[in-house]
Amino acid sequence: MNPNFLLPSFLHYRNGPQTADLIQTPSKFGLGMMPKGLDADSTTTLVCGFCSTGCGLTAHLRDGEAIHLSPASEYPVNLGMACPKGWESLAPLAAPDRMTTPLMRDRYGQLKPVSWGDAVAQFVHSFQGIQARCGKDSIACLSTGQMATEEMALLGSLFRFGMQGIHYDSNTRQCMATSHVAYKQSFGFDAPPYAYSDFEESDVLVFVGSNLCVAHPILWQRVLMNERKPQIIVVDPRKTETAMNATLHLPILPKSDLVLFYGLARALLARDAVDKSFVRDHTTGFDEFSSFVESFTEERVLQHTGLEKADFDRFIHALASGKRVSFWWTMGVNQGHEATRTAQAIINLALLTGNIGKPGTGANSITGQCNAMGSRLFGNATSLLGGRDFANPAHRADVARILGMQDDAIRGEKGFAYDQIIDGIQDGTIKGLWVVATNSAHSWIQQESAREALKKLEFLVVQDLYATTETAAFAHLLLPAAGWGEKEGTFINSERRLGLVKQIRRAPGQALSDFRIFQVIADAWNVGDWRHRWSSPEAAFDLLKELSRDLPCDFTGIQGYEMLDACGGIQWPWSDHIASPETSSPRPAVERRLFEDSIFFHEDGRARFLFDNPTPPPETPTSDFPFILLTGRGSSAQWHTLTRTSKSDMLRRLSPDSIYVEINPLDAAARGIHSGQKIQVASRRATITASALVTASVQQGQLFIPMHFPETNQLTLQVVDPHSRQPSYKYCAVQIISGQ
Ligand SMILES: Nc1nc2c(c(=O)[nH]1)N[C@H]1C(S)=C(S)[C@@H](COP(=O)(O)OP(=O)(O)OC[C@H]3O[C@@H](n4cnc5c(=O)[nH]c(N)nc54)[C@H](O)[C@@H]3O)O[C@H]1N2
Ligand SMILES: Nc1nc2c(c(=O)[nH]1)N[C@H]1C(S)=C(S)[C@@H](COP(=O)(O)OP(=O)(O)OC[C@H]3O[C@@H](n4cnc5c(=O)[nH]c(N)nc54)[C@H](O)[C@@H]3O)O[C@H]1N2
Ligand code: SF4
Ligand SMILES: [Mo]
Repeated sequence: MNPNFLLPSFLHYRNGPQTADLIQTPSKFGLGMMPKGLDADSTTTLVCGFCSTGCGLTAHLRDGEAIHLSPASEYPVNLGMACPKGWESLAPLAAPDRMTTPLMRDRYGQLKPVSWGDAVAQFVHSFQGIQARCGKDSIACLSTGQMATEEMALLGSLFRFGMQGIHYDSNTRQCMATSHVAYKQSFGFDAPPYAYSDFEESDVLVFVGSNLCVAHPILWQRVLMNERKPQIIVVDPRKTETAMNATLHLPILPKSDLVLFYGLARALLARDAVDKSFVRDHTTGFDEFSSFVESFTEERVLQHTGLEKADFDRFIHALASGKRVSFWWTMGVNQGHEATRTAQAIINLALLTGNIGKPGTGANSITGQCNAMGSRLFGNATSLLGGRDFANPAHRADVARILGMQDDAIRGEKGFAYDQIIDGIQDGTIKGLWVVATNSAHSWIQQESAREALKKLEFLVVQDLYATTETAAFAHLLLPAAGWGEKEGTFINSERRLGLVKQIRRAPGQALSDFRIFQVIADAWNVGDWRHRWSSPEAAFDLLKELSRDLPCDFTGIQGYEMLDACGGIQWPWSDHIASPETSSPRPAVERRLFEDSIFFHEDGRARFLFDNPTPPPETPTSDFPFILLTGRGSSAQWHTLTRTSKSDMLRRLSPDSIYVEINPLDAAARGIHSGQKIQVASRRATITASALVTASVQQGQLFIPMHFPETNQLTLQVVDPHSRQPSYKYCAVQIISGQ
């Protein structure tokens, strides 16, 4: 650790509110207030803060604070249902290890409480010092898909326009970058086209690399509400809970999806199962695509994917004969070395068969975190606010005008993606890092190099609810954040629905909402007058509306938070043209899908067929490392790095106690391994110990370890998709060293 970061105690920042203001009159800063317009003993509805399903939860208040949650029966997403995480959302807020003051590491490596004034002064002093010595681009920021959109947009604006950094990425890189790029290239905008009602209105549902039963249980409930007796086809190397409930499970070899989908396209062409007029009128690249897929013969598909011919035939038949076919994908697609083209291979199938823009159809990416969709649109990381391009001077001018900044405040260069930030720290280009609402020292791929990088930093700031996360252990400065339910703002769910999050609890101690922390830092940094337009989350929402104007995501018709509350959330687009009182529908229909007019967002209005030759993963099994390691979600009660879900007794009881590795019975028998036995699993990076779970849900030659334990990413290898730079978490070569 660099002792120079310690702040001379006389240094205080100039323009921000003084510490005393922040602490003694907390209501001025958004804390300690009663939820707006609510009685002390009443109920109110807000959107859940875990997954992207975006369920409505009813908070039951006593003396102005929530004491209990239940699923909101009127909310159009979940219709009165919630998974265990939703029910238990208050527990993480009440955890004993909540951070209640800023903490600074002293010269002996101990974290010591400091005032907000000192913390913010330290923040400014250290980052500005690094920039003065090493250049503007020697600092970086990693953020999240788990804050309100208003907060993300303010952070992105503060870091990129105020602090003048360009190396800013969000943890949606780990999760949704592939879908973002795939849609942008194929449709002209990052536009998941569906509404959840499509689960209910489909005849054939195809799930690719998605374990909906575990990761999105309430969406699975929506599938169960389908009364059309649908075929449910699951493409997943594992026989997951979702695959067990499917009418057809295709246990493909990991990362053979691209060959499978090109082979399917070829087979559909051969059967003339193509929607010719749709393809002719609304797409480009079809002829090239048709010739490209010629070489993906049935023989090649079966050999490459390991599928049975009968299963492949059933799949072809289902797609060729299905009237309403919908395709759904999640991390089994997004996290791969050729992920973007795989997502686009799915999109191509929907285009080819005309399964888009109609009930029960679509090429549909299911999102992960509660506000990954907000981050994709307004994170200001890869895309400029609203899904614009940083490189486009007209786009920059637009944003500068709306935000009241000088044109040149927005730099056009592309910054580093997450993996490049880690590499940049390793090679000394980046010396200061601000981590907001993500736990890099656990969730980032190939942990050893991520942790080495964190250790090398001159100055690491971590802004979180807890000082006990794996990443906090490396921090020089920790900023205590209010969590979901302790602040207000909006999230955007998987079906593009903006939903409201409300303050139903007081944050503990001196914890401040992320929005407030960014405001205070913006003042201390002296970013300029534009900051005053971000005076509250609702004022920020008005800016977001303006930023969305005339874009595909236009939601200028949403008057404000009250309207969102009254409507049970509103999907974008909802522009003030459609919503004007003169039209017959001033309030939006509850569920809407995109592309009903078959017009896409490219300038020519057409969707693109995009494709590439498949390539092998960089690290394939060898005789030394004969197994493929798959990773992913383990149970509905566990959330990511467990910082939140491990705080609930109930969720802990529903979760496995410690790390386990799923192994096929034949592989286990060959090594004399039985369930419960501790075994060592090694990759070329590390060796870990886990309990064996012998189960036929994994194929021979494959192992599965859930992502929720810090050991898992010690094994993985940092490989990224070239288009999206999303890491390939679900493939590396490992061996079993010994049974104990
Ligand atoms: N309980 C719970 N729910 C969650 C989360 C959580 O942590 N806990 N996280 C949320 C987030 S952020 C996300 S992104 C989503 C993730 O939701 P999902 O993507 O559904 O979950 P995963 O388990 O990561 O991966 C899905 C499946 O991909 C399969 N897979 C692996 N490799 C391949 C392959 O090469 N091809 C194919 N076709 N499939 C493959 C895996 O076997 C796995 O079953 O879940 C969200 N919901
Ligand atoms: N091996 C493997 N690794 C994976 C994956 C996988 O499938 N396999 N999946 C990847 C995916 S899809 C994802 S999304 C990532 C998730 O990775 P992370 O984002 O690192 O996981 P979380 O545990 O959700 O971390 C969020 C952190 O933010 C804090 N936090 C929560 N709410 C707030 C808030 O309002 N404000 C602030 N300031 N802090 C807050 C939490 O306490 C927690 O420390 O993991 C990725 N890693
Ligand atoms: S399904 Fe997702 S949004 Fe719904 S209650 Fe569970 S975690 Fe919350
Ligand atoms: Mo995710």
